[in-house]
Amino acid sequence: MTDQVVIRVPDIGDFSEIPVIEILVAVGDSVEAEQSLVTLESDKATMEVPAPVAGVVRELRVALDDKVSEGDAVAVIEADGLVEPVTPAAQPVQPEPSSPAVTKPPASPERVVTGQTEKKPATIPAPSAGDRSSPPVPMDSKATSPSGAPYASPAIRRYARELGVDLARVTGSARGGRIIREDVNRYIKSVLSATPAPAAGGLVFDLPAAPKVNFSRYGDTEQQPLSRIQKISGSYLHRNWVSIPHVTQNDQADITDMEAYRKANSERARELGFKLTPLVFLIKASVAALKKYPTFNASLDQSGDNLVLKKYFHIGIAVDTPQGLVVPVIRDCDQKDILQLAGELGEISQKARDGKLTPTDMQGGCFSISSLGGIGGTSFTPIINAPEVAILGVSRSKLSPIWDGESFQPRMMLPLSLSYDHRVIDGANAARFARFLALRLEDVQGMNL
Ligand code: CAO
Repeated sequence: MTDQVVIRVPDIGDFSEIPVIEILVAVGDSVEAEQSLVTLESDKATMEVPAPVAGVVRELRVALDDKVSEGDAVAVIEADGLVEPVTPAAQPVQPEPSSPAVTKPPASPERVVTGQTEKKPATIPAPSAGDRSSPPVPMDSKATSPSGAPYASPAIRRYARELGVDLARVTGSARGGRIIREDVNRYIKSVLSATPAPAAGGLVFDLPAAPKVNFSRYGDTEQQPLSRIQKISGSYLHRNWVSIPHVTQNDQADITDMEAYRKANSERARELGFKLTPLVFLIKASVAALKKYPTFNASLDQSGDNLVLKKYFHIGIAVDTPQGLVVPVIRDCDQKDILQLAGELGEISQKARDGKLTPTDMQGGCFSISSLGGIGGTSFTPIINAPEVAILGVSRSKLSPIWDGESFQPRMMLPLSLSYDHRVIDGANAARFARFLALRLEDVQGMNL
């Protein structure tokens, strides 16, 4: 003879007409005693109704979104053995802090012996050492969990635990961000199909997911999608930031003489249809520094064991466009004078702002310059544009009192921030490179403009 046990919604306090938000088993499933069968969710809290006995699910008497109250039948289980009168372990969960905890003892199951139906009187035993019912298993309520724990039912927690999934990394798709079984499955699939981060040296970063925050809880918000360029460049910037050990060397150049020269030649440039800004002098000085320190004009090969030294001098220029950051390349800068460079810089930055750059325009760079001098600032950390090994950041020049050994002189000082790949370049060489660059900018007559 087999016992069939009708599982009913236990006493759940003041709640009624609570929606069934999750059905955790199917007809024919074997279940363990205390395995959760369905999840109910009121406005305030979530709870699971577990099986009081081990057996096979013969009937499900509720469907998703059905509304149930205390005493409603949820399922029928054919028990593995004869059933002792036990208390089903309803598993109430933490309610919102303002609401009273729902931890009343649950109702008993109704026992049906095949061929005849026998109603057991309701038994609500007080918890004791021999009580087979489980103590309430708290689940994170929709209220903010003080522990910051992910919002998931005990069954999902158990499921995740069995599979070794850290629920903090799983995004919940159910109401209120609750994590359901499909979310765990989707997460596992994404991990299995993900290609490891292409970090140099075979490093794969295993970082916790960023916290998921519902910002509208704190005030008005609106959603603005990232531009296509932001998405593409964002992933490259991220890769470069995490896979290259960056160090930034800061220095400054006295560009008083250079500025005098630039201003004297600005009119000529304007007549030719472009602007003569400090940036072209920086391109010139960078080429000289790359010639003097060839490891800066290099890339690591795929194995990471060799440097590829380049004999050409193509300089990438970071351009701020309404669609996002792009880095077009000016080729053969060693073969161009300052006016040619100014003309090309004007053309290529206009092309970038018009969104007309081709992939070729952005390929083949040896070293990049990111100039924020037209905007302001005193220094920053530019991110290396891999496979390059260094990048020069330029901030706004400032008239400063510089001690000449006898008195302070008003000098125009230009801040330089050189980020370099520390796997390839030592700090001492970076300091030498930055100093050389500064001295080049200070010697405008020797710049071969
Ligand atoms: N110090 C003081 N003034 C400077 C300067 C500096 N370092 N650099 C430029 N200026 C001046 C210029 O001389 C120009 O002055 P005038 O209008 O009086 O002629 C003004 O600032 C504006 O210059 P510009 O920005 O138009 O020209 P540029 O050649 O310096 O730069 C470009 C061109 C395309 C690089 C720049 O417009 C740009 O997009 N910069 C942003 C780059 C960026 O976003 N980098 C960050 C990337 S990493 O996050």
